[in-house]
Amino acid sequence: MNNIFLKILSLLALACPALAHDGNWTAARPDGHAPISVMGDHMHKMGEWMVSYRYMTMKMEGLLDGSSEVTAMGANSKYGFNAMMLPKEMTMDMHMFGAMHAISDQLTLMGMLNYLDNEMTMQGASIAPMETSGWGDFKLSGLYDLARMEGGRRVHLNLGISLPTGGVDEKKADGTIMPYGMQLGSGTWDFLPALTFLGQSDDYSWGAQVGGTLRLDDNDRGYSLGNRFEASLWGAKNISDSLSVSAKIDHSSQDELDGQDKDVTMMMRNMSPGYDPNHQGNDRTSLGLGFNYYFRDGGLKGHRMAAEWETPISQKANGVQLELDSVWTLGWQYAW
Ligand SMILES: [Cu+2]
Repeated sequence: MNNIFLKILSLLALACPALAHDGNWTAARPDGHAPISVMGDHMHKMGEWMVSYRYMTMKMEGLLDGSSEVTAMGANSKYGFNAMMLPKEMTMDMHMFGAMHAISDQLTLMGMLNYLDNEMTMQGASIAPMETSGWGDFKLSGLYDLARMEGGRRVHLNLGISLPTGGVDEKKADGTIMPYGMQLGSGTWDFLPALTFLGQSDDYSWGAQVGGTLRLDDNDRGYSLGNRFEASLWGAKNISDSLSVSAKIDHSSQDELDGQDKDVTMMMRNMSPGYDPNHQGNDRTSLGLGFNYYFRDGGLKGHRMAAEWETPISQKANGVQLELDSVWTLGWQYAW
C-alpha cells in the first residue's frame, strides 16, 4: 500500500475542519456529487430517485514487466512467451447504466449494470484482433448513513454485491477461450464494501473513499480474479452555481488470479501472459481531472453532466501486461 497516499489522507482529515461550512452536507450544488468516475459517493434524501449513464473508455498501449516498460522480445527472452502472441494495445469501452433510490434518509439503494466492448490487438500483424462485447456483472449496493456532522461533513458505509451476470466463456473465432482480460465478468459473487467520507465548505468540497472487491468463491471455470483494494481522494472547487472542477488521486491494487480456467492448456499459458494467472492484477496510482455541471433551473433542472480524464502516475503490473495510458469517463445523471 502506498505510504504517500495514507499521508495525504491523514493530512486531509486534519485539514477538514478548516474546509467547513455552517450547514449540513448538500447534494444541491455542482460538487455535491464526486468526480464522475467515483461510484456510490453520495446518498439521497428519502423518496428521491436518480438514474445515470456513464461512458468510460480505457486505452492501454505497450507492455509493462512489473513497473518497467518492456519490449515483446524482452518479455520473450525473460519469460519465454511467444513475442507475436503478446498484446500490443487494447481499448475497453464501457456503457454504465445506474439507478439510485433512497428508501429512507439513512439508506439509499443503488444498482448498476455495464455493457462492455473490448478490443485487443496482438504484436503479430497477422493475428486477428480479439473482440468481445456484452453485458457485465450486475452490482447491487446499499449506502448506509453513519454520521452527519457540523460543517458539511458526513460518512457513509457502502455494502454491495456483484452478481456473476457477465460472460466468462467468451471464445475466439477458432473456438479457443479468450484471455482473462477479455472476459466480460468475474464469474464469481463478489462482496463490495467501502467507506465514504465527504466534506463541504462554501466553495470547496472534498471526499475520500476506501473500499474493495472480495471474491466469495471460485467461478464455474475454475478460478477467481484477484481481490481488489481501492482508495480515492478528491477535492473540488465551485466556479459558479452550476460548474465545479475537480482533482482526484486514486490508488488501486488487485491480486494475481487464483486457480486457472479449465480450458487453458499449459502451452497457452507458456505462450501468452494473458493466460497466466501470475500475470494478472496490478497496482496503480492515477491522477484524475474533471468537471461537474449541474442544471439548476429551466427545462433541464435536476440534470447533471460531468467528465473526467485519468492517467496513471505510477503503475506496477504483476508480470507482463499492457500499460494503461488513460481513462475518460463522461456521465449524465438525473435526480428527482
Ligand atoms: Cu445519486
